[in-house]
Amino acid sequence: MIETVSNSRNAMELEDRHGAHNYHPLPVVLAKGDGVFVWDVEGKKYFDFLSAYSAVNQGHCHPRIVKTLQEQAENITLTSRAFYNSVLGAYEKYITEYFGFDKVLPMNTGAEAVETAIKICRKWAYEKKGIPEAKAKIIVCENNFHGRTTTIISFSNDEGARKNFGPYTPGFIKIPYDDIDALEKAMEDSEVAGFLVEPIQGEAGVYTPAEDYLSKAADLCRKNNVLFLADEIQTGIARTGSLLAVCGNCTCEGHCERQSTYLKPDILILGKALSGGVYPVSAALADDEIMNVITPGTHGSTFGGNPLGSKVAMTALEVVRDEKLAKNARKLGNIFRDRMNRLIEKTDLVKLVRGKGLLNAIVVNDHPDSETAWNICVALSKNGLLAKPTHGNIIRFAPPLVMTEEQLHECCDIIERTILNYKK
Ligand code: IF1
Repeated sequence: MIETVSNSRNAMELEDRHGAHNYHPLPVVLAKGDGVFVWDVEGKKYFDFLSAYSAVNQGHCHPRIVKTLQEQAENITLTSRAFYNSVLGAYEKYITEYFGFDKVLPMNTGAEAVETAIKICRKWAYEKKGIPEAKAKIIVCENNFHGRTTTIISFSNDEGARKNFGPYTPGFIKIPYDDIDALEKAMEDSEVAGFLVEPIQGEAGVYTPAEDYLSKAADLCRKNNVLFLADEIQTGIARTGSLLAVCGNCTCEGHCERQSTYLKPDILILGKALSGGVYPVSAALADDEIMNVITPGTHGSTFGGNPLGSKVAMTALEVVRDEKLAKNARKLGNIFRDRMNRLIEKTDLVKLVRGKGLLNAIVVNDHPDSETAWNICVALSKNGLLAKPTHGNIIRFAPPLVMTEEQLHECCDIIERTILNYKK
């Protein structure tokens, strides 16, 4: 029997009783989304300041993306790759020109795209770089977050994400984030095939590295014939104020190499807002000399490259460009951090704000094991704004990129009022 949820409590009880307990959500049950707003079952309206972890950069239920979904869904949704389909080739042309690569390998979730990039990197290492079979190593950073598959958590240092999921996949070297000397030292190992990195560490607490970290890392990769794998699943698609975080300070709305600051990765990994949060779509992009190690039967996925997700992704990317979301994220991000820095001067509850574009976080002045950040988020929800702590005492703030300046100030007013009135 299909249950209809009558109220929030009912919905939470159903999830608690029938669903695995792999999350600890805030006590809010969302039933509707439109742009920067979401509504709970009782009809309470909130500003969404998490954007489904940066998957709805284009705003909830963007009309153009939903229209594409509806139209394609009435034609054909899935063919498998046993056959060609009438959308995939056009999507592959579109996305490779949009980001400036020869080829794309279409997948569904972010973790799948990361796993795909790892497989491509390893295969390239054996067949092109000449590393002995099964000896390839990939350098990763401490406090990384790249997904939750067994291989990916094998190189995580988040005990909660990896404990009791062994045995772990070998072949990864962990170094401190934002430490060029450590990267240079790790690359002395001739069996290193790749460097997998988030341009900004999201889950770790929105850690933005030194201005020249990524460019120096890319130089080291080139010098040592090591592939630069950029995980832009959370930082990409205009979130940090440029199309990709590796675009540096470019505010173009699409791919360009005009900017000297553009660091072209060897493998670009995308997900989340690639579909505007309407359908799972992810991708690994690379040029031919790397991607052509993939031959029929060496990789695949039932839903990867399906016509529905492919059509949705093209519209989602059109929206990013047409609505100049990178420029808006850059502008509003500067206003947000300025407002938060002015708030910090009025309270000792918040230590600092950091981020880029509209991927930001505040650090709460309490122990990471304290409930303070969580309780502040509960108070924010009561005041009509949704956000959630990442680790311990850090609250991530990431609204949809379609927000207006006026709405942003309204949200900053809510955050300020909540923080200044917060009683531990
Ligand atoms: C959860 C975090 C964010 C990602 C990066 C790959 C993936 C993610 C940089 C995997 C996914 C999501 C996963 C979700 C919460 C959220 C998250 F808190 F887990 F770390 F955003 F910061 N690379 N991040 O951020 O993509 O397979 O999920 O599509 O697992 O709790 P996915």
